[in-house]
Amino acid sequence: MVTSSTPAPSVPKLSKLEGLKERSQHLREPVATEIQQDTTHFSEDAVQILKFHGSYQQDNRDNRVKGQEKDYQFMLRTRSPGGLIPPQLYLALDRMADSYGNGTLRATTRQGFQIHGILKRNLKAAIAEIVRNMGSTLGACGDLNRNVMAPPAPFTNRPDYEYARTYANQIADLLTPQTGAYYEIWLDGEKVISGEEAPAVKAARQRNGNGTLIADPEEPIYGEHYMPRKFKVAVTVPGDNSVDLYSQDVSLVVMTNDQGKLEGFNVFAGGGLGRTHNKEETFARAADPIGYVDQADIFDLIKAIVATQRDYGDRVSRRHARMKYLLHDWGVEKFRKTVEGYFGKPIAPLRPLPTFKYLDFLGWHQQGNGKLFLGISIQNGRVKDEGKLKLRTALRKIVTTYNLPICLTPNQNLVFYDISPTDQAKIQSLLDQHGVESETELDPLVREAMACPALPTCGLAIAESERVIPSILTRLRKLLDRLGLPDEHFVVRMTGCPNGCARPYLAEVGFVGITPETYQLWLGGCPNQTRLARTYLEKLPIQDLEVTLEPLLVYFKQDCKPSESFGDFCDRVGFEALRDFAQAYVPGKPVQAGKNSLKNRRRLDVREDVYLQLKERAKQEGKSLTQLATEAIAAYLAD
Ligand code: SRM
Ligand code: SF4
Repeated sequence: MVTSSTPAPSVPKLSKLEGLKERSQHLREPVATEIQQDTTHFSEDAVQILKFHGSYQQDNRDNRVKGQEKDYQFMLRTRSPGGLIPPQLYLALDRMADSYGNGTLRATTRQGFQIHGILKRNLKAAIAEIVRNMGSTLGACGDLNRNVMAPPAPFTNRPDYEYARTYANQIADLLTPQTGAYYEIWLDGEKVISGEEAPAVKAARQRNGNGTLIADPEEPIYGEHYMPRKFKVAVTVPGDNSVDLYSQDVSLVVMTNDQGKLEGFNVFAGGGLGRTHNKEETFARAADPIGYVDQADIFDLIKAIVATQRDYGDRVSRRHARMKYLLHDWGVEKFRKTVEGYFGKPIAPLRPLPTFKYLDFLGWHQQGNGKLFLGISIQNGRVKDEGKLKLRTALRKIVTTYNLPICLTPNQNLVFYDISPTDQAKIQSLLDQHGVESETELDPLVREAMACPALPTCGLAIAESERVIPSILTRLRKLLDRLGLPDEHFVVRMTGCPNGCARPYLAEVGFVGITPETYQLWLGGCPNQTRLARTYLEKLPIQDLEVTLEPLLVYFKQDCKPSESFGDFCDRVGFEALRDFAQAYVPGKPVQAGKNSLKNRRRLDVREDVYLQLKERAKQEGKSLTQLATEAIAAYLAD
């Protein structure tokens, strides 16, 4: 019985952003008002809404001076489903990099382009120019469906690849915000249509089955609160993991019959990588298989998943708001049942799939219709001219001369397609003249690596990433050469903070910034990114790179199985064995791994409470028990 003295049950307070979204009049305010003001930057509230329009307020952190206003600038990100960039848009972006930006373009890990360094007074003109050149930035950031990914291979003789591209595009359309805010603010109300929406998408958006729509005429799928957090979708084909399918909120795998006709999709859900250091309740998570749905039902299934996350996702704590936490908290069964409630029918079991491979599509390939496509590596996605490498000039000349469309890859590279074979030699010679290395000239370590932008533009960066990874890869190559492993390579990914933008938690060797010049070391991912890595070391001061990795690579050289990769090796032998080996390792002296290495060790009994303390501390410091105990005893004896 509730009496007057019973305290009212406390209703959790929604996060501040939920209120901002609600008051924004479908993403209009305070951006619409503040863009008119002659200021260098937006208010904190406007900054949050601006993200939905595809822009982040940043400052050049290299230029921070105590007591002075920040060097405010804006980053713009394109919405480019499947990474498609028409030639006209590329040339516009390239021009804008000079007229408004910092002279570079950046290909992202989700197949978009970013321009950094735009001043507030140029933001409106910059967005309008993108839209007038067949692009968009709407929904590239913010709490809604982000850029939809698809394999960047423009095959015309592989129906599965064509379906993946088509559905990536259509799902992007289905989940595009419907608010008029974007065109009102940036184009003074002029609605520029860059492509016709498929009738099936329009119909699916209007179909209100089982509560998938909200009573909101302006945003029937999202409502005025949009999603609790960002939402990421990829579409791929069996065997092709170029999209990192385990890192997505939703991944679809196109399933065709023997004649290549689309039958339906295998569905995975609940992946996501962002975490926060020292907050164990946040973690990277690999997507789970959910089941199979027929082609005719795919838009309804997507709407059902969106509705599940929209209605049940955490709107109180943004740290716990990604859909991966629903899957973690509920388990797959409850998640599937809830989705089926909105979907209106059961989801069938997953269909068998072949093993996934990581494919980067670099180099020259037959497209399938007599034309060619060419994948070009862009180190860390930064398109610029520097030293002998004139990548930006080369790309501009190719697009200007041959009018080629581009497909950005999920690995910060690009693919030119629809190339006439008669132009192949001329294009190759142009690239050679501008110092652009072909995929066979590239060190595979460089070819497979990714790093996020981090400093100086990213406001969340704790450590360097893009600016230091070239030196890290050079050091790793030297180390491998010195250890007699000149042909060895593995997937290295680096980020300046734990948010995971370059997907380091799926790499074989992941560096995650924890303090300036210090990184968590993640090991044990695999070359095809189908398994999460784990933290091997909490803090690796980057000057200790060689001393830390040398023993592990020596162990690998000594005990790996034929054609086993370094990541698979680390996962197979386990971290305890890696740590034991590293501890016993003396450069130049052979170490016997496994049982033998314990021969020279002595047993020691400790009290239970001391043991538990040791265990806890070893976990915190990412060390083995033996290593920590040895260090502690040695320190005591040295005293
Ligand atoms: Fe990211 C935030 C850059 C892909 C997880 N990300 C940011 C911001 C906007 C920093 C901020 O919030 O102020 C970064 C801007 C840096 C700059 O100066 O440009 C940023 N993220 C990037 C890009 C450019 C990295 C890159 O090397 O290409 C990628 C843009 C992709 C795009 O075109 O849309 C990028 N971000 C990712 C990915 C990978 C992916 O999507 O495949 C992830 C991990 C996957 C995931 O979402 O789980 C990722 N970014 C985050 C997070 C953590 C999200 C979370 O669930 O905790 C943040 C921070 C946040 O959202 O609070 C973040
Ligand atoms: Fe910034 Fe962190 Fe993303 Fe790197 S991983 S771009 S440092 S948010």
